[in-house]
Amino acid sequence: MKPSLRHLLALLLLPVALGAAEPTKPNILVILADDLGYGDIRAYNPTRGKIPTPHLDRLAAEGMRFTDAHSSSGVCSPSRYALLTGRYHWRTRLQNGIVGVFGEPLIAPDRLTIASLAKQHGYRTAAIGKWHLGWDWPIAEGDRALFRGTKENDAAAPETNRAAWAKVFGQRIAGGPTTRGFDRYFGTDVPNWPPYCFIEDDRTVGIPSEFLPKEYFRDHLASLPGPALPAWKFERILPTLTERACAFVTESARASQPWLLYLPLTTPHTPLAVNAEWQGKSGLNNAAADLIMETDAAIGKVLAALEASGAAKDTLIIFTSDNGFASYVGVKDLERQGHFPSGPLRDYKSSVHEGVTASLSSCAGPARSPRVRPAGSWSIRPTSWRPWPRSSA
Ligand SMILES: [Ca+2]
Repeated sequence: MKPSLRHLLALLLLPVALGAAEPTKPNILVILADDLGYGDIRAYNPTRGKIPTPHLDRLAAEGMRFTDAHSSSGVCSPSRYALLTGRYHWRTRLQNGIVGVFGEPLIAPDRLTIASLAKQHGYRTAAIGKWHLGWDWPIAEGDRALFRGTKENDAAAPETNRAAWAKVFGQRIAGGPTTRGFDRYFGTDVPNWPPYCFIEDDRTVGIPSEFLPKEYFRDHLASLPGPALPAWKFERILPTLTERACAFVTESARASQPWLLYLPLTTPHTPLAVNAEWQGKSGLNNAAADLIMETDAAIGKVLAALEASGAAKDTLIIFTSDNGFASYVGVKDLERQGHFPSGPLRDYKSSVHEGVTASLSSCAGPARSPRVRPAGSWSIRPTSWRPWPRSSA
């Protein structure tokens, strides 16, 4: 069995448990991209990659690259479950696929997570980004149909729907990140599904009161109809998560506790909503490629905030992806232009092959730790999130 991320954190925290001096408690920043392929970062795919990713390239150059690190699954929920708990994801009620829309929590209430483990060692913890591990949405069984809708509806939502939404979104939502070890949470549950709004800790930010307009059901934006905040903009998600992450890093530097930030970014998963500054920048005529560049820049901002806070030297940064690139957002066209999102590996998201689970992982800092290998070094296989046969088919 290869060690999981949770095992890695347990080893990091061991000196603390043994009463070692304070500097052995590193801050921990876990950045998880969504549907980013192994070959989407230039540092991992120098010959078959066409998308500039300078900030992640720098992280790879200054830290350690894990070139044979595997996520546990080819899709979101199980992969995230394994990362956060260190357990095989099918040892849950979920036996295939992902947590459904308005689905129940996948992580059992008493299950140890990287966040609750860190809290046992005095860390302040936060999750900022995409959860997709379920909540106890207080939706009455008979009201479930009111939380669906059609992709063709631009009319105002009927009062019956609005009343049901106001009732559910007006109360605390149990079973989310703040009940699984995180002191704080901010993000979207699943950005291409309802509810189309942010969630802060255990409350939606505002009350969704309209169906998502039909204009969003095109070009790999929304997937499912349902309640949305009026004037909800997908383009704001990544910048807002970035701002929140920067703020957490900055304010944490003023606190006495070490911290763990789990930052599951929503990109380059759908919605492929690229801000104007990045539209067309990849030169590949592909929104996902542009969004990868925007994601790289967002990570650059978080790393800059970390540097500015003075905590970078005391922070272990782990960057990885939950699964491979989504072929349905134009992979054949990218390949024709010489960009191969899985690099040298086979296949894409939701398959069982290596291009799906061979998740790029970069690890950097803290600079003072004697356990850290020299900058730019690499390793071929210490960080699988769970045991995984390298070639399953
Ligand atoms: Ca994913």
